[in-house]
Amino acid sequence: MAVAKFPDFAQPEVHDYNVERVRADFPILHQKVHGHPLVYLDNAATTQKPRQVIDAITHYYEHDNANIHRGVHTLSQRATDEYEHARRTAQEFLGAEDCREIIFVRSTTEAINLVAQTYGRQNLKPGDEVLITAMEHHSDIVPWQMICEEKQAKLRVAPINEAGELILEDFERLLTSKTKLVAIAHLSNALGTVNPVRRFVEMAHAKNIPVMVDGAQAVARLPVNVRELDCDFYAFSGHKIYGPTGIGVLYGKLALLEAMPPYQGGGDMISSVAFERTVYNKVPHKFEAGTPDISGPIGLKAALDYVTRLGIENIERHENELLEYATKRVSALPGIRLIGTAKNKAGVLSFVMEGVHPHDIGTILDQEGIAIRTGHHCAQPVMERYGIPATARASFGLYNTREEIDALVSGIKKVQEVFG
Ligand code: C6P
Repeated sequence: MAVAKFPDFAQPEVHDYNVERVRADFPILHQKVHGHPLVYLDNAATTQKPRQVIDAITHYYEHDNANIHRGVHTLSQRATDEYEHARRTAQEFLGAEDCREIIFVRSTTEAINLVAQTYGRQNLKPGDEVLITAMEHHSDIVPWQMICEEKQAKLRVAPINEAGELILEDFERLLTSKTKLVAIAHLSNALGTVNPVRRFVEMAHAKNIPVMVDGAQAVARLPVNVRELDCDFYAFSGHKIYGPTGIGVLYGKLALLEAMPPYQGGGDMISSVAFERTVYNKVPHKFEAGTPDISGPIGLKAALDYVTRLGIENIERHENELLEYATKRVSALPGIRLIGTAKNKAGVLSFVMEGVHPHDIGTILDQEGIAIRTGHHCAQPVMERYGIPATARASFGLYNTREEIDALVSGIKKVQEVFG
């Protein structure tokens, strides 16, 4: 059998964090929008892709494309090897003990739905409770609402304070003998709050309650080690960590995954099928029915390698400096109110401006070449908590610069001029 070669797409060698060198890896950044250099500050929605990721996907389609786990021919072997290699990369990236604990899914959203529809359906009974928090994204609310409704269980919500931090005493009080699962965001997309997940896990585990962590915003910004966190499930999306859309990862502790029923039925998730009885495949294949996204994990692997080479601690430091600088400059402007002022924040600066709808801020900034997100950020309960319909949100990535924050501040001043 031919041994697959995994080409090294010239991953950056990083000693000092050099943002200009990093930016050179991202072709999309080098363009003008409405006559201005693009300032991309919408990284919480999705990140841009480095050349290394684009090349890995192109290489796969130009050389190795075939279906996986099915063929004896060379291309199928190569594609299978690359797909499974990506699983090991994701395992190492998350610090998981076993690569069978890594399930490839479409996204964070699909990972949460998978757990709700398998673990949730298997374990929830009428009167049981699922505990989430008031800062969750809709993806970490609606799947739990759906399964709670089906199983006549109750969704409980741990409140947050004015700064956007969870109130520990309330969280602990809501952990009862009825609670069957806790689901919390590691990093809030609307507020930027970083939750002390390890502490929440300890509190929940003291009552034998498993914890699912929504890591959509955290993986690209903070070092994550699922064994240190001791969480039971962890979910993230490739597109938020400089990888492709359409691919995500669900981490689950092996014993839990093995005890859970499959999510979807189809090819590859079985070991034998007869009309009388089907025997399911082992974990992780039990949860990967049908032909999966193959180029997705390959692109994701390149992205995780990229982030690892740069060093997640370096990225964290770089983004924290940007957030600190942006917070200082934006909050000094008149008529601005920051939404989310937690002590421990990362990556996200949400704000409102007196008398101006966030959509108008976003539209005027776009005319200056600056991309931010405006709206409820799929976190309507957060908006309700603060009594606002929407915010303007700048979110940072590993390629952003202080000069881009200066451009944002000039743009906001322009908005204020337009609205008098
Ligand atoms: N937040 C944002 O602009 P998907 O769409 O499945 O890749 O990720 C869903 C999701 C789940 N949890 C959190 C904390 C998130 O931030 C997101 C995605 C984007 O904030 C798009 S709404």
